[in-house]
Amino acid sequence: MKKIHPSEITPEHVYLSRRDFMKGAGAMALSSLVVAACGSGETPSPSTSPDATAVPTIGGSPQATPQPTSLVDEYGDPLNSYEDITSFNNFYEFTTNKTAVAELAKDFTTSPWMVEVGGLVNQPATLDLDDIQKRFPQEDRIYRLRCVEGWSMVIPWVGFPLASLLEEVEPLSDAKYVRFETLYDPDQMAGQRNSPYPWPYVEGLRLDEAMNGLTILATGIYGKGLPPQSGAPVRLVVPWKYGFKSIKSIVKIDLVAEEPTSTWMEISPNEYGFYANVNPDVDHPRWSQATEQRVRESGRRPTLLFNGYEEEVGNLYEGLDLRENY
Ligand SMILES: Nc1nc2c(c(=O)[nH]1)N[C@H]1C(S)=C(S)[C@@H](COP(=O)(O)O)O[C@H]1N2
Ligand SMILES: [Mo]
Repeated sequence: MKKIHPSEITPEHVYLSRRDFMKGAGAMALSSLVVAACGSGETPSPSTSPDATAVPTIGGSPQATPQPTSLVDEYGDPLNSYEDITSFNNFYEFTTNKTAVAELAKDFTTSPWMVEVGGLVNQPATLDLDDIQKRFPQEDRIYRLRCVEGWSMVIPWVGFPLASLLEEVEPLSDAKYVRFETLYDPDQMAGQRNSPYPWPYVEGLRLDEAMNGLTILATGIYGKGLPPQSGAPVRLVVPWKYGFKSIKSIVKIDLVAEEPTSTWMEISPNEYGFYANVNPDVDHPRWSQATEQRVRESGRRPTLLFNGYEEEVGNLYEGLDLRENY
């Protein structure tokens, strides 16, 4: 199939009117079942856990004929339903059980919400969600999300380029990386009380990765605000990297000089590196990354270099050994 450039995937081409869009979403919720493959092992992976591996299918909806839909990504693959996207989640602050996140997170307070943007910048800013939505025009972006664990979805995000926000705070010349932090609130997030992981969740990008046009801060899915389990009210989405880079419920964004240590680097540095670029040729120490299970699809499909975004981001890594810099 001929690949259409992502820039050609505009709301005009792809989106029905918002009303029809949501009807389409409902129809797709009845599409065929998928089995989510999960590895298991000593060290937990960002999306794998013993209880999650015990859940082979998502939801319990009856198998029905998939509805024909014009909602596809640039490879022609259908979007996952709103139901799937919001009922099969990784958000370890609540639980490591993917199908239990939505229920455990349902009362998570996401308003008011402040995001502090600072570090090596000329114009530090503290923004609430209203500021963010008013100052940065919200766009629709259909992206693949590929979890390091071997499953993937196609998700229609609402959001805006992270670059627009970074330009406003004016990074200083010694700012080389961006560091992100999730809310720390063990009263609200049981996983922060009960689990051994180092909290708060931290992620990072090189500044040029952060400025790339594909990198967005997402505020919604399917034209609606993010529900808590999806990382409300604002989360990062970096579609060419494994899903764990796309940090949820962000409260802090800092421009820094040194490569930040992410939560998963801290937990298991040999398995989770700073770059975490999707790459079928670089296996996880405990499983192959050559193929993936698209949620609601039977069988596995080949994993694409940079998750199919090589044209847009390949130049960022010229001269970098992708095997060493995993
Ligand atoms: N704060 C935080 N962000 C997180 C995670 C997490 O546990 N906590 N999980 C990551 C992982 S492993 C994946 S695959 C994606 C999943 O996003 P989704 O649940 O919206 O599909 O979120 C990422 N962001
Ligand atoms: Mo993940």
